[in-house]
Parts: sequence; structure tokens; C-alpha cells
Amino acid sequence: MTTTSIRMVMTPSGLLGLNGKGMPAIQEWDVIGKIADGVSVPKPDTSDINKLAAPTASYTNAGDSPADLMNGSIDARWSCYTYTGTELPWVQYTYPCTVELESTTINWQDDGGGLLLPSAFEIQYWNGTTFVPVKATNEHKAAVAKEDSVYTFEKVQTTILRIIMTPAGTMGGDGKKGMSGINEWTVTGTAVEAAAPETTAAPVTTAAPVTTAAPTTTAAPAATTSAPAQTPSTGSPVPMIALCAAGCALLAASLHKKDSAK
Ligand SMILES: [Ca+2]
Repeated sequence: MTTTSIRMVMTPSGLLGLNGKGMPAIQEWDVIGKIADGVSVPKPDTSDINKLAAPTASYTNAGDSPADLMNGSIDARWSCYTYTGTELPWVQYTYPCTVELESTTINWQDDGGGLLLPSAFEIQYWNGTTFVPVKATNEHKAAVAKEDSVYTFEKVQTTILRIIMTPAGTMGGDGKKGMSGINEWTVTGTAVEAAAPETTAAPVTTAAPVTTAAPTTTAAPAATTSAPAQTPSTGSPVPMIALCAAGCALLAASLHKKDSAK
């Protein structure tokens, strides 16, 4: 079949209209298929890479959201308040094509109790194999709360940027003292025009509504770029299928966050 939308409707094993017990949950959902022949894929706007980034986090407090890392307001945020694990928490931006980055701006949260400035943090990028720290060209220190701190580094080309934090509070407890929070996080850089490898119509898997911009292009050779295998730090996989052709002519990125309480 050809379609522009696919939906799964579930009948929970629990009773509806009661206390929500027995509701369904999905860990991952992939779809096998390809872009229909002759279809023009909308070209995403790559003029602002912050609009391209898909935010995820290793853990997120129930009242916060990775999406609020970039919602334009410091009144909504991501935080790992209530995190009881011992692996260092992280947030990351995943891009549907290669981007060249040179600085990032972080607005740290500190409420004097549950959330404090992290005692340390590291900005890392995905080099195609693993996450490595950027080479800082100014001081990378979380010293100011609720104001923008700009961190510069030697240019990198990557598809994922990550901030990994060492919370000020003791880890492995109830996660209600000294955890880390970020009010807003933006990145400075540009999308890199990627050459489109010769290929036939590419298999596509998507798991969520695809973000698209206004259609402007004719069909371009498609190439798939699978997301890198997940990283060492925590076991939260980041499924993502990104299509980059003729400089991001195709975009079908999907991510799902795994913010489940641990
Ligand atoms: Ca925000």
C-alpha cells in the first residue's frame, strides 16, 4: 500500500475509564517500506540547525521534557530530577544530516535544592564510532545559573551533539537533591551539504510522524543513514533513521525518548 500516515490502534488489556491499569506501552516501532516511486520529498529548512535537532535524554523528570531544551523559554526545561541511577545523565541533539558546529549556549537551572549547577559537564560529539569531547576554545564550566553561557570549541562535523553531566548531588539516591537541569540549549553551526550517493530508492523505516517543511524539490536520489549504535553511557537506544541526500533533501527522522522512571 502507499500512504502518508500509519496508525496503530490498541485495545488495552486493562479496563478503559478506570484507573489506567493495564494500559499498553511500546518500546520501539519500526516500519519497513520505501518512498513511493515518483514522489517528491519535501526539503527541510536547514537554515537554522536548531530546528533540525531532535532532542533526547538519558532520563527526564516526569514534569520536564527534552523538547523544552529548545522551546524558546527558560520557564520550561529538561531536568534529571528524581533520577536514581548512577550512570551520568546526558541530553543530546541528533541531526538528520551532518552539521558543522562551533559553539553551543546553555542556560543552566539551579533552584538551590533539587536542581543545582552540575559539578562538571562535557560537551561531546559523535565521530561516527563513539562520542568524544569537543576541544574547548573557552572555559567550559557551569558557573552561572539562569543565564546563557556560551561554550566555544574547535569546529566539528557530526550528526549528534551531547552534553553529559556530573550532577552536584549524590547519585544513586532518591534523585531529589542536586540533580542537573537545563532551561534552554541552542547550538551554533550550519548544515553540511552532503553528496548524495548513487542509490536506488532507499528502504525507509519510520516510527513517528515525519517532520517536513514546504515541498520544494523534485525527487532526489535517496540515501539512508542509519543512526549510530548507542553509546556507552546508558542503555537508552535512540532509534533514528535519517535520510540525507543532496544536502538533506530527504528527512525522515524519528526518535523516541525513553524517559521512563528508573
Ligand atoms: Ca526551555
